[in-house]
Formats: sequence, C-alpha cells, structure tokens
Amino acid sequence: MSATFEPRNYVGFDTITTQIETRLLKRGFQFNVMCVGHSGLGKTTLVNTLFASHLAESSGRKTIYDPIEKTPEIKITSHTLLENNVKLNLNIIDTPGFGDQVNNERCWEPLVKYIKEQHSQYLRRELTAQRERFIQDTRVHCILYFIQPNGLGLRPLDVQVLKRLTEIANVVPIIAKADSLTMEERTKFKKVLQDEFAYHQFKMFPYDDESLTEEEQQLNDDIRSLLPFAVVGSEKELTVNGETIRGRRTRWGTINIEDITQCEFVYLRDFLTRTHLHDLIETTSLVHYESYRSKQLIALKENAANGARASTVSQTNGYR
Ligand SMILES: Nc1nc2c(ncn2[C@@H]2O[C@H](COP(=O)(O)OP(=O)(O)OP(=O)(O)O)[C@@H](O)[C@H]2O)c(=O)[nH]1
Ligand SMILES: [Mg+2]
Repeated sequence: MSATFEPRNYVGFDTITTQIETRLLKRGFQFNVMCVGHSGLGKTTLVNTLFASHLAESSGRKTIYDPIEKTPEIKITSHTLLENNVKLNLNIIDTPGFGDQVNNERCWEPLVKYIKEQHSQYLRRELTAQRERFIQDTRVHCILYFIQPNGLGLRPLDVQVLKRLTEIANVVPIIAKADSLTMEERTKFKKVLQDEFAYHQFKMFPYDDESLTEEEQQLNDDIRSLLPFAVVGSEKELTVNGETIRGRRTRWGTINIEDITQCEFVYLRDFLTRTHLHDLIETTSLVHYESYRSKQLIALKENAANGARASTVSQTNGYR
C-alpha cells in the first residue's frame, strides 16, 4: 500500500473538483450552433470549414454536405469531437438562406419557431413527474449571423431578423466573404455595423454582468471591438510552398483562412471553442431559456387561475 501524506484534519472535500470533472468528462458537452443569413453568403461552406480538421479526425469526413447546392431546409448534423479526453457533442444547424424570394416577409418565422420549439421541448421534459436525470439539450447555444460584405450596412431584412433573434438566443454577427473587402473597407464596415447594432439596441453576445472578473470583462471588451468577425470560408486544402493550408485560390492570389493577418476565421473559432464555449451554453440556459420558461409558467398559472375562477362561477351559478 502506498503511503500518502495527508494533514491531520484533512477530510478530502477538495477532491470534489476531480469528482465533477470525471463525471463531466464521462457525459461530455453538448453544443448547438445555428447558421443564419441571406442566401449564398457561405453558411454551408463555413459550417464545413469550422470544425473540419476535427471532423476529419473524428469521423473521417471532411465535408458535412455539399455547399454547391442551395440549402433547402433546416438541416442538422451531429458530430462527436474528442480532444484530450473531453467529448464535445456538436450539432450544426444549417438553415436555408433568405432574401431571394419575391416576398421575404416573415422569413424569420421558421427560425424563431425552431428555437422556441427546442425551449418548449426542454421545458416539457423538465416538467414531467419523472424527470430524466440528464435532459438531452437541443437548445440553440449560438447563432452565427452572416452579413453581406456590401460595405454599406445592414439590409432592412437583416434588421428585422436580428431584432427577433437577439431576443431569444445568443447572436454572434460575422461579415461573410470578407475576402471581397480591402482592409480599410473592412475596418470602416465594422464600425458602421457596430454603430447600427447600437442604434437598433441589439443585444449581441457576449453580455456583461456583475459577476465577471476584470480579466473576463476585458476579454469581452476585446471581443466586442472585433465584432462582427470578418471571415472567409473554404473547404479546400491547398498546397502552398510545400505546406498544406485551408484556403481559397483566386486569379490574383491565395488566401490562407487560418492566417490572422488575412481574415478573422481563427478568432471566430477560438471564440467559439477556446474562450466562450461554456459562456454560450450557460447564457442560453440562464438568460434565454429562463426567460422563455418564466413566461410559459406565468401563462400556465394564469390559465389555471382563470380556469378555476370560471369553474367557481359556473358552480355558483349552478347553486342559484
Ligand atoms: N469569395 C468567397 N466565396 C465564398 C466564401 N464562402 C463560400 N463562398 C462561395 O459562395 C458560394 C455559396 O456558398 P454556400 O456555402 O452554399 O452559401 P450558403 O449561404 O450556404 O447558401 P444558401 O444555402 O443558398 O443560403 C459557393 O460557391 C462558395 O464556394 C468566402 O468566404 N469567400
Ligand atoms: Mg447553404
């Protein structure tokens, strides 16, 4: 038996962190990302790019599905990624682009419906008498909102859609196909968009609260100054000077999307996986789901009270 030295009054509750870690590692984490935006902005391509190297390792597939085709309906693909014993169950929800119909009115409705349905399903499971120990989480933790790189600003339809989505989920805006803007145009465009978000009072992720440490607050400020991330997507691997890179080759040169001097794809990926993954999951639960849940429960209570009142009235009437 190996002798381990323990102080006299040591009871061992500090091992709780290891106990929690072991349990979390066994269960894994669930992360659901949704891509939304006008048609043809590269949503499907970015979906295929974001976790491509991990997907390649985990499932042997490099492409989730074909981006050449228009996405006709909401498509969900599930993957399990494994990194240093940590299991991440990833659901990517790709949505059809909007804006190219003759009538684009209420094009956000299927998206809002999908997001609310996931909240409603979760609530139903929570309210059953025999609650499952771990409820399967299909709630949308992050919406990547694609903005057209027109250099001018949001389109009226963007404003309509963003207004609805920022109220019910964590929205992270990105400038799509950023390779079509020069560096100066990109900087100016970001400023225009940041001003528009402020003007319309969109509540973009990340949110601040009093519990943040100075360091976390600083990180959020840095992220906010970077938003919207100017990204380029590519599912192609190219060989440049003997090195394999992920990029786009055009007649005037090659863009390495993983080079931070060329685009902000790596910042987006780090933000989603390294710095804000947990915050995105937690905020969905504590802010967005909580708000849905309390509204539903209040409505349920009011309905029950109205029902009870109605039945008392009818009983009283019956006695007369
Ligand atoms: N220049 C450039 N082209 C891109 C980029 N990302 C994707 N594309 C191209 O844009 C076209 C449309 O890409 P998709 O990924 O299908 O766009 P989508 O937003 O999914 O389109 P819908 O499903 O119709 O809404 C394809 O030809 C892509 O190769 C990018 O970052 N830069
Ligand atoms: Mg698509």
